[in-house]
Amino acid sequence: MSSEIIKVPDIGGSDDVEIIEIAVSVGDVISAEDTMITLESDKASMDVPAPKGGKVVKILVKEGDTVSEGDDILELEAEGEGEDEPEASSDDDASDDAAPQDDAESQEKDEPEKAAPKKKSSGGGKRTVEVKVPDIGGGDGVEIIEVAVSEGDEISEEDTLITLESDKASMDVPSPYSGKIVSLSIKEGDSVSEGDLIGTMEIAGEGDDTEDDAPAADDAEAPGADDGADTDEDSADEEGDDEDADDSAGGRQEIRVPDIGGSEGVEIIEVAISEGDEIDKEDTLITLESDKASMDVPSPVKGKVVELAVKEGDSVSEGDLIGYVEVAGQSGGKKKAAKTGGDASKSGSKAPKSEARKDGAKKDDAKASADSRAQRQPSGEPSPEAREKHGDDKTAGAHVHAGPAVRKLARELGVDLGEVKGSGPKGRILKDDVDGFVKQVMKARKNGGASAPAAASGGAGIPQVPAIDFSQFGEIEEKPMSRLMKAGANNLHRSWLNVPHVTQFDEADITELEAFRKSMKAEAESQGAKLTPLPFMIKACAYALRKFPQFNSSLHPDGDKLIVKHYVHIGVAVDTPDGLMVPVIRDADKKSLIDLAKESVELAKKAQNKKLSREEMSGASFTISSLGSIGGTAFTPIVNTPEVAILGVSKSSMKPVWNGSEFEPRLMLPLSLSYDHRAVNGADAARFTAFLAQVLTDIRRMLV
Ligand code: CAO
Repeated sequence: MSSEIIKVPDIGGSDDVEIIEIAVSVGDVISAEDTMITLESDKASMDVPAPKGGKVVKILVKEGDTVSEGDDILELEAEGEGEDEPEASSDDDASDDAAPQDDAESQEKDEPEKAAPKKKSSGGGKRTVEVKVPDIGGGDGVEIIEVAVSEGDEISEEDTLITLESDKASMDVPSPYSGKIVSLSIKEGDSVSEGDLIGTMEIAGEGDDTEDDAPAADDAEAPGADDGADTDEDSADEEGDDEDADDSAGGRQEIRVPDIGGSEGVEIIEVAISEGDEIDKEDTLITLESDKASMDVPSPVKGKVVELAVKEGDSVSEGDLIGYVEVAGQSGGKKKAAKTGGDASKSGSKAPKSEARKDGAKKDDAKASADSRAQRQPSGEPSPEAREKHGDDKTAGAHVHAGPAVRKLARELGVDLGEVKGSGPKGRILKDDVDGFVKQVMKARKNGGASAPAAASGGAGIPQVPAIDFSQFGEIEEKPMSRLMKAGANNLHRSWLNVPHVTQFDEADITELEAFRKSMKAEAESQGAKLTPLPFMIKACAYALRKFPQFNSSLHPDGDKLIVKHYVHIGVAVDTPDGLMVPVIRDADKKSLIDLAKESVELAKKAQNKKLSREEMSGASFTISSLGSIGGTAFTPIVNTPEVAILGVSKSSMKPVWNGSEFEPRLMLPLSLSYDHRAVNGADAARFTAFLAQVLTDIRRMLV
């Protein structure tokens, strides 16, 4: 055994790609194809597999580092070189390090369809090279949703040439060269497979190296090419086994989580199948989402789901049982655990990688991991698609078209692409659209702030009220809203949007109350209080709130409990020239009528004179809004969230009321109780309002 430094292989010519995960530790014994590190650029993410097995002696990088082709990754004490991975080592041995791309000969032989060129020694002339579709994870006939270049364009290596999109993922195909686009052989809407000609490029400085260059042009290889090991017998055998599992083995087959790029404990965000479902090969079984990516796990077989071993929210790792599928196979006898990733490669639905792997890896393993990597690739934001596919309301009806770079940006900004309108061809979402969306949300949020609340605009999918130039209809004048009005409008708007409002109407016969009030008016005045109907309302409400504590509560932010307050602090809406204010009468249930009358007048005055302290305006558990002195027969007040109810009081009026034998003139007071229907149901609201009316009809009830 000898130790050697394992280096970053050809990663499609990308430089300074970030290591987002280190999958091995010192002392680990790893096999060829085990993921060592995961890289992520704005175009793709990729696992870098070990070119051979052995023991990790030293790790030479850390998470967050950026690496380029040829950089050291780790020191590996190789186990039995040339025994375990003959196909890998035969080529690799020729070079000192493990970066297999250094072996031009083997590439030429094994990887005729490369998309990412080797680095060439610079020559003086120019040459025209063909650029072909790289390894796209085995996908066939994947649609080109965007052609990002035109003939004559001067582009740099890694610039996006085309963007492909399947039903499971999307990928940008980067240019393997810097140079000029001479011709394009594809157009938007075409379907392409690995090796298809994208076009030709004139590239500089390599014209003197015809022998090497020819393959390099063809070489244009991409990411994740797993073809270097095609000749490996073991691989062929194993792949054969997979085929058996998929196609000819009948009976009950285990379905297990495929290679998911070495990630452990990845959450299942959706189970797309149920027991009894008939599924086709490649149908999505589950959708996984980690903090790095999300992926649909397709079925490797066609058959009937007979047992499910997972549920939404479970965390799974490679090899975990998903369930069992009854497969109507030819042989009926062979039962093999079907690794979902095996077939995924044939689906054409994978997101290809943009890294080049010329490592001559075992085909089956490479394929499996390539598949899973391919699925991981879409920058963690394919879930809108997945969700849309499975009926998520956010994106229902709108297929999301966006490239990986856009998806990555969206993920970083926390943008649900399902909410973004694409301005690109065929509604494709561009970076500018994501930027614009964020700006719009921020603007709406700002407008929703205290500074400009009344802007009845946008955000959260609420259609905007069109801005109209009213001067076209006549003379106008703009009057700035006071800070108070804006703050009040903001609160009302927030409550209106958040609270499912219902208003319960009732009438209280206050004939006796009014007689009593009038009889007490002078006495109250002598004590410095103005006895209007309002203090009676406050007193009666405080009493009713003690009887119905549900109305003296707030909904817990988690939405699954009520916070019931053991204090009764009643807010009173006061109309002021600057806007609405709601001073709070604390412990209203413990105060006399006269005290309530005094305090409400005092607070109303303070409100009008802008003298209310913050404390005097906070802590209400219920609010009364009285328009009784103005008029109206009823109204629908807006709940002063986070309270759950508000009582609106309108103007009392004499009405003929049937007493059982005749109509009697009675003074009736209209009550309008608006409530948060999440916290209060209709029957309780009716009981509360009826009780309140009873108490106001006969205030002696409060003594009982
Ligand atoms: N029916 C008939 N008359 C009524 C009445 C009612 N429901 N409520 C009050 N009145 C009478 C009073 O008795 C008083 O008459 P008298 O002087 O003859 O006794 C007169 O109307 C004026 O009352 P008031 O306005 O001085 O006192 P109040 O206690 O009724 O109200 C206050 C105080 C601060 C609530 C009130 O001034 C106010 O600002 N109301 C507006 C609240 C508001 O804007 N709500 C809407 C918010 S949005 O939901």
